[in-house]
Amino acid sequence: MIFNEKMECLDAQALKTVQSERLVNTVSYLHKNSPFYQKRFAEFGVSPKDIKSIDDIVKLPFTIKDDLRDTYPFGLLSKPLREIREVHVSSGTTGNPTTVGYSKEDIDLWSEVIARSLCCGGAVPGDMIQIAYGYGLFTGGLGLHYGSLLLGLTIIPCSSGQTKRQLKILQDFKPRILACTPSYSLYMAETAHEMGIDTKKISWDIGIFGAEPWSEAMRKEIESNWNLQALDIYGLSEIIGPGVANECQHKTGLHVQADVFYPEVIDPKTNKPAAPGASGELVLTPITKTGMPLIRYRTRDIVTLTYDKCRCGRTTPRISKILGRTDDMIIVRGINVFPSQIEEVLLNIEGTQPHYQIIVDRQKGGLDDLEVLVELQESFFSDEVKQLQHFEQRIAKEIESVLSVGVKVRLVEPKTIERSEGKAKRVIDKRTL
Ligand code: DLL
Repeated sequence: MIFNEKMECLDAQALKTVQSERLVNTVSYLHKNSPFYQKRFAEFGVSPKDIKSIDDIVKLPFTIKDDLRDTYPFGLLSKPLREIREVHVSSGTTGNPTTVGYSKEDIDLWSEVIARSLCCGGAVPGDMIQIAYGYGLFTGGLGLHYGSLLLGLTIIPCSSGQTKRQLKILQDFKPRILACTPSYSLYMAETAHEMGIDTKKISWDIGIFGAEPWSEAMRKEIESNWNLQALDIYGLSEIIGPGVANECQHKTGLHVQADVFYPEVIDPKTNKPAAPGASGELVLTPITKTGMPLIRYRTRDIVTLTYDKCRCGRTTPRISKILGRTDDMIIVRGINVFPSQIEEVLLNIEGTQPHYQIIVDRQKGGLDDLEVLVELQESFFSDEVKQLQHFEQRIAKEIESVLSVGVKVRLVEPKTIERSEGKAKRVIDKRTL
């Protein structure tokens, strides 16, 4: 089933016409309603009359994550706050987090693109879905929720965590669809094995997995553990949350909802369009939003993009799985972590040195571990184990309060962390994703 055949199966010319019309409208809407873009367009010397078709998008300036941080919390809204129906917050690098705001129409759009994504993955009205993405400020839980409502699924809003309870619900309610991060599905498998559950004989047929990078090898592991089709869903809060792109059952790339989110791939060094089919940074422009539409948002995610037709019948362009990032952001248990956030905490604690290393590893069960090695100043080093442990706990607590993810801190002696003459290697990622 294709949720919106009209928009998901447009021929190339018709898609371009829809995109052109919508971009023209968005640019003039922002010019009228967004003080941020009024200024940005003026500085860049571009005005709505310069934008006549989707090809003119390259004349527009980029928007970056710092723009959201600098205007925190509501400076990028294009509607008065009282017309914003929902806000979500995601972690930033240092200092301010980033806030996104949705108008009523944006929530409807979000429901639509998630309904399309779920159908793309094989869901049909009447199916039961277990949503084990976090509900709350993270966009995963509520995004999947809205789309499931629109499609007519029966929702079990589990949120993440309470794994044994999730598994009991799975056995008793027999949902057909699971939605969570890929790593959490593996953690659930390990817990299920410990509980003596035969994971091959459960009711899930389809898994809608995303919010963090995962490889084909991990797909195989999940599919063989759970005996389901593991499909990839991509998105980011700044654009809408989950629902920007999703795999169909052919697993040949993620279908981008290109009539509402216009994708470009650029060379992040030159900022020029990448050669067709070459990998580069994904840049997205929502062309129907009203609450907080962004122009040419630099996702920092590296992908390839193809316009080849897919066997499922959809004509939408497809991105590859996310191949990497252009910055140093890592994703731990679905939470975005920037090394600079940890650095800032350390710089504020007397006795620590700005020499640190972050080690990320994946437990056998699928959960990520985050360990931070911190160098102590000579004068703070103590022979008393208790004192050092106390210090470690204090640092861990402060980092946790910034990152909202559990962390283990290990103090190391001065000058033990490898020094670098170039870019310091702050992150050692041991996960085989
Ligand atoms: O992670 C939205 C989401 C929720 C997507 C649930 C899918 C499912 P943010 O917290 O703003 O939003 O993080 C966005 O996460 O720029 C990517 O780097 C990464 N990411 C999201 N989906 C995938 C994926 C949500 N399928 C950032 N594969 C993005 C790889 C992903 N990375």
